[in-house]
Amino acid sequence: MIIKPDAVKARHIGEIIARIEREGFAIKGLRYLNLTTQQAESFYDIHTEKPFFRDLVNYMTSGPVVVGWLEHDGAIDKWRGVIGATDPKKAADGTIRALFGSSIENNAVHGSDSPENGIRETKFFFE
Ligand code: 3AN
Repeated sequence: MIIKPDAVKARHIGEIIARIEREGFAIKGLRYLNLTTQQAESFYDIHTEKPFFRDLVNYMTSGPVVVGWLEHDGAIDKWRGVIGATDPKKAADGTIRALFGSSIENNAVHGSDSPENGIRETKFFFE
């Protein structure tokens, strides 16, 4: 998972980490860092051709983020349920994006979308 720059700026790190623990995830790794342009481009390389790619990279490098390696049975589906839909306006009540996201781009948190991507993204940030 990633706590994105908008949520870090709005001082929601603590609330999001508390939610992660309340939901029963084990935190296997946690880092506070600034993504470089190259890291953001590589992390989101599946979106290279999308019209929003450049804005996404600019946004993800606009301030510090918190990246976390989370463990749970069925972690991908569990986390996607906790964060809600990509667009905070469509995210279910009580989900992290509904609570803390302000737009489809500034949507507070990231979640891996498959076990394969979960492994790839975890290796991206953790040894
Ligand atoms: P998710 O993060 O829910 O898996 P993806 O992987 O489809 O969503 O999109 C990655 C990120 O790209 C989103 N978290 C969001 O910040 C941004 N994004 C997705 N769709 C759009 C869009 N139509 N316009 C602007 N940004 C978008």
